[in-house]
Amino acid sequence: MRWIYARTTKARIDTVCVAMSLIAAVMTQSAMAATTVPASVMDEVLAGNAQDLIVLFETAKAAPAVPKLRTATRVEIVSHNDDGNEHDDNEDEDAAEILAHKVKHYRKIKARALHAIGTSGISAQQDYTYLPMIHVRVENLAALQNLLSNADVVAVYVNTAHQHALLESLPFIGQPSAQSLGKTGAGTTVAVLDTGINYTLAEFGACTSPGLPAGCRVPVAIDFAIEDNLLDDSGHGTNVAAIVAAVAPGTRIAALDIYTSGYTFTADIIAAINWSIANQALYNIVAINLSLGDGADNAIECPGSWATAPFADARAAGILH
Ligand SMILES: [Ca+2]
Ligand SMILES: [Ca+2]
Repeated sequence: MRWIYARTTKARIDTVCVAMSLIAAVMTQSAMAATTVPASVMDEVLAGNAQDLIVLFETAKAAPAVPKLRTATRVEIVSHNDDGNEHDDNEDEDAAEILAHKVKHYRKIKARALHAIGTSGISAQQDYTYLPMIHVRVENLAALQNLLSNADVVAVYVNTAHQHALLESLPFIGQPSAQSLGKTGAGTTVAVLDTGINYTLAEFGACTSPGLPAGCRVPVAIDFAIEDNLLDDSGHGTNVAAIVAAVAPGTRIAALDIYTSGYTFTADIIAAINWSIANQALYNIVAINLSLGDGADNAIECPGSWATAPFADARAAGILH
């Protein structure tokens, strides 16, 4: 366990009993505010129960040249808002080469970290190629400690279950005034991360399959959770998508099914966000809808959330504008 102490304290400390030092290293590291996980995760791993975790890697190290590239490739498109002020339509939007650059560097950092962490007691479940994140399964304490003490790892999140949440009403989002100004969403796509969509309904263009016939407003439907062979197993996603369709009568909707029996897991939410970034240009995805929550009420942005990095990269790709 010497290397764990050396990395966290920058000092050489001789080790004693391996079993004791393993526990001590975990406690020491936690006390030093290095990467941590909830005690419940530690308890489960100690009890021999494998844990699914989401790993966030150091973003600055992952894409050090992105700010410079962004400046070099920015194409200014300036329009005017209704108040006459200029609006930079491309503000913070990543060009294709910046995305490719990010993907390459994320891959490099992940490969370095995973090589250092090793394969004993830990296995990759999903790689979110457009995000500095992966989904892993950890089977023992040594593997967990390797993960937490890796210099490239900045956060580890529990793959928690999320439940449906009710939508806010239209006035909160400026409808119908937006539509009356001609803002219908024509030419765009909204990714609805939910239980799927019954796209055979008239509201979506009575599709026989995604994108068919002409007039179908759902060009793509994918299951990110376990394939249930159903368009929508609860109706919630169809309800949400119908609201999107009504609010933005010109937009198309990507049906991203992230639910399994009333729950969606962090890993599947991130997978769908990653897909949205990867396919942003193909469908001109301008927004992601997530009508879900973990039961907690938060008045401000949650610090240390698993959602921070995916949302930041989605925004940078032109989504959530
Ligand atoms: Ca489905
Ligand atoms: Ca499903």
